[in-house]
Amino acid sequence: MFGAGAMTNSIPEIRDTDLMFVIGSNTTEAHPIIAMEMKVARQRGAKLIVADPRRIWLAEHADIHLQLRPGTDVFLLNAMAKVIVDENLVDQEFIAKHTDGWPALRENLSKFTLEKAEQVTGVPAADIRQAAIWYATTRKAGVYYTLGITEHTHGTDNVYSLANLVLMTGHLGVRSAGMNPLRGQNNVQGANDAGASPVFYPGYQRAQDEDVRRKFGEAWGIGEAPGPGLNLNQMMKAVEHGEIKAMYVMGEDILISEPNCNALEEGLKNIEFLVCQEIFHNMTTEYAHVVLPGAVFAEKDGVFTNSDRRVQRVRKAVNPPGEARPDWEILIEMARACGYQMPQYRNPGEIYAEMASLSPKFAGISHERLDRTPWGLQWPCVSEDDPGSDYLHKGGPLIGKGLFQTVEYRPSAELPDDAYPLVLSTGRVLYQYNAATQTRRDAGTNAKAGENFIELHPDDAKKYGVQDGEHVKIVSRRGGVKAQVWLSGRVQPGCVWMPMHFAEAAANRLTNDAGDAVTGTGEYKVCAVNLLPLKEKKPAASGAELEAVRHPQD
Ligand SMILES: Nc1nc2c(c(=O)[nH]1)N[C@H]1C(S)=C(S)[C@@H](COP(=O)(O)OP(=O)(O)OC[C@H]3O[C@@H](n4cnc5c(=O)[nH]c(N)nc54)[C@H](O)[C@@H]3O)O[C@H]1N2
Ligand SMILES: Nc1nc2c(c(=O)[nH]1)N[C@H]1C(S)=C(S)[C@@H](COP(=O)(O)OP(=O)(O)OC[C@H]3O[C@@H](n4cnc5c(=O)[nH]c(N)nc54)[C@H](O)[C@@H]3O)O[C@H]1N2
Ligand SMILES: [Mo]
Repeated sequence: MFGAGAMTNSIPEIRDTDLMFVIGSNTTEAHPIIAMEMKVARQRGAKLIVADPRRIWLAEHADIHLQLRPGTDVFLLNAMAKVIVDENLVDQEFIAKHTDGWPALRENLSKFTLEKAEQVTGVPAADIRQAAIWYATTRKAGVYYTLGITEHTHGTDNVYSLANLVLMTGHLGVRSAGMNPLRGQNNVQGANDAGASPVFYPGYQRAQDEDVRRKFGEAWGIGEAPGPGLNLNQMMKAVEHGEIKAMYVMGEDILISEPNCNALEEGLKNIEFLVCQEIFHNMTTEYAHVVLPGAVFAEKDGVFTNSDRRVQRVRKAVNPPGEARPDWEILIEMARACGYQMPQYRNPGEIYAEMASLSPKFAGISHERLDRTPWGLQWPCVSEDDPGSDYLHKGGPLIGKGLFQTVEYRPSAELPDDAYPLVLSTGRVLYQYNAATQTRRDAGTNAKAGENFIELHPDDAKKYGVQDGEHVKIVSRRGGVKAQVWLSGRVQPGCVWMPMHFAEAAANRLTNDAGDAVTGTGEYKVCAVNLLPLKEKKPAASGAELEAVRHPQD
């Protein structure tokens, strides 16, 4: 909608902001450093609005916690937009100069009344109204969002709705404001920048575009480079249906991370050839025909690009063990073995230079320059003398005009019913990292969070007759796993929450693989489950004891 897939603003700008609208981000646990910046801003007097179905730690610091029902963000956000229109708080000048599609959006908002929003989301109308007014009337107001927004079948609609709010209030191209997706892994931004995506070549150049395909094809001496490929969700389903014969998995433990992994596991049993390029054995390597040992971050040179588009150097500190080698070296040899004479780059700097020569957004970035720039360079950085971009869209959206998108509210793909009456949402805890192949080797993190658990509201516990600390089985239409009950006021009645980290009780045995219409991202944040008490005699540590271990004193 604006022309760049990254945070519009920078992390250091957060402490100077006057309002933070944090939605679908458990910032304290998943982005602790950013959460600290938010608390610095908070102490300075900035307002904090948190929209999250759970009472996450950050909500304790919030002026307003919009504790919506999972999957109802489209309603919440459009109701906020309607308040902003009704109260005459839109930025008319910005809309006229810098956007397209306003009349259609404005018209579409009429159905999102506060009364209906309260019914659908469960959030008091007065809170929605107050949040909207504060957001619209604060100049330095930033939106921060993560997976609570994107991991839904209507994830793209959620993002559209948020971006509409940003455009209608003109909070774009302003320091300490903007629209800020907080990225997940240390270099997931860099991986996307480099074209690790089915729809983009490096620098967000579209694979759909013939000129782009020709440009890369010529540079690589292969005629025309191929068009868009399958997205992750489509690939996993193709494996399940036996349509993919061979797969090369690099740095993902698909069996723990992909939704509905029972079905995927069946597919992997039948795949003809599976290669895993890994630093450790994990659930997926069990099915691999070949495992290629990669070097870990500290054993290789390169760059990481973080959420705020900042490219920084990483340097080798130790030698890789045994036969392990940097991923780029393995890929070059693979390409050559497959018959493509990929150049023998001598180091990652040469690879970066090639990418920069083909991607205007990074044209001014090189390893040599980064070596002289300890704080890194933020793209777009178009030439050697360009200092890079701290915040984007100064003087108007990069693509010329911001495009308003009208959206309709659609419920999640799988709603609770009599057989599966609870809504399950999944995510992260502070002490484990994603597939936890790395963090579960460490006694310290395991002491903090070493076993699967489920957050359950005391009212629901009473209904099921289970106690704090007891073990239960959670079942969905796709599978079942064991978990320890943590009685928690953190979730709403009717909702449960489980971390994704524990291979022996993987949350993704339960989740639904229905994907977002545009991105294919699975609906990790909403599926229907039931709970079966296991009738244990003696509960382990109580939920209160567990929380005391987990909750940092901040
Ligand atoms: N400690 C730690 N940090 C990590 C990771 C890790 O595994 N461990 N992983 C990294 C990665 S890869 C990523 S992508 C990020 C993810 O960072 P987050 O997205 O912050 O992590 P999640 O735990 O998935 O939490 C999403 C939040 O969305 C809320 N939520 C769920 N459903 C909804 C909904 O319908 N609407 C709204 N508004 N909110 C909802 C949840 O209650 C939760 O608070 O974290 C990164 N940081
Ligand atoms: N239920 C549920 N499932 C989810 C999510 C959720 O919220 N809920 N979130 C999703 C999200 S946002 C993400 S990002 C994924 C994360 O899922 P994954 O990407 O599977 O998890 P990671 O632990 O980040 O890392 C994957 C693998 O990379 C390996 N690795 C680490 N460093 C290197 C390296 O330098 N080279 C190589 N070759 N390998 C390396 C690790 O050993 C690990 O096995 O999970 C997704 N799955
Ligand atoms: Mo992620």
